[in-house]
Amino acid sequence: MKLYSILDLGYVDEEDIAIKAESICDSGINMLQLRAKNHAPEKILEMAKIVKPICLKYEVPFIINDYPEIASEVSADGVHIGQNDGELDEARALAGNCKIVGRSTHSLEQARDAHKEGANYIGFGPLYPTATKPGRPAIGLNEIARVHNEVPLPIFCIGGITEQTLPEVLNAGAENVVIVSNLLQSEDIKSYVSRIKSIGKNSLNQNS
Ligand code: TZP
Ligand code: MG
Repeated sequence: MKLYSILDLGYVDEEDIAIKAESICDSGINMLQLRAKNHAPEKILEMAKIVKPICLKYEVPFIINDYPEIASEVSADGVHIGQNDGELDEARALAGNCKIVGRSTHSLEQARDAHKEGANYIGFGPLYPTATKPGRPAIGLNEIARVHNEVPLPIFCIGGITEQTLPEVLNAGAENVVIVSNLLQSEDIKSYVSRIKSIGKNSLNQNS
C-alpha cells in the first residue's frame, strides 16, 4: 500500500510548511503533494521552492496541485489536475520535464477517461464526505473493486480515510490511499504513519 500525503494549507500554517514537510517526508510516506486552494500562485511558488529540496532529501516524489507551470519552475516530479482544470495533454505540456500527471476522478467513467487521456495515476473519491473537499458528494466504497479491475493505472483512494476507515477501504479492494486531514492533525506524524502502514501490511489484499 502506497500512502500519498497532501501538505494542504487548509490545515498547515504557511510558516510551518518546512517543518511539516520534513516530518511528513521523514515518516515513510510515498508521495507528497502541495495543495493551497486559497493562496496566490506567487505564494504557492515560494512554498514549492521550500518543500522541493525537502522532498529531494528524502527521495519523496513531489507533486504540485493545480499549477503545471509552478511544477515546471521548481522541477517537481509531477502535477495533479482536477476534473475542471483542463486537458491532461495541456497540463503535461505546461509542466515541462515533470513526468507525473495525476487526475482527480469521482466515478468509474472519469477513471476510465483519465486512463484514455494519459494520466499516470488517479485519485478516486471522495469515498466519504470530507471537510477537506467541501460540497463534493461521497462516492462510497462500491466501485473500488471495479475501478481496480478496469483501470490499469495506480489508483489512490481518497476522501475521509482515517485510521478507523482504512481497514474497510482496503477490504473493499483499495491498493493505495491518500490521507490528508487525519495525518496532518495527528499528534505524532511518524508514529501515525507507522500505524497506517501496519494496517496496510495486515490487509489481505496487500503485498507491500
Ligand atoms: N480530493 C477528493 S477528496 C479530497 C481531495 C483533495 C480531500 C481528502 O482529504 P481528507 O482530509 O483525507 O478527507
Ligand atoms: Mg484542481
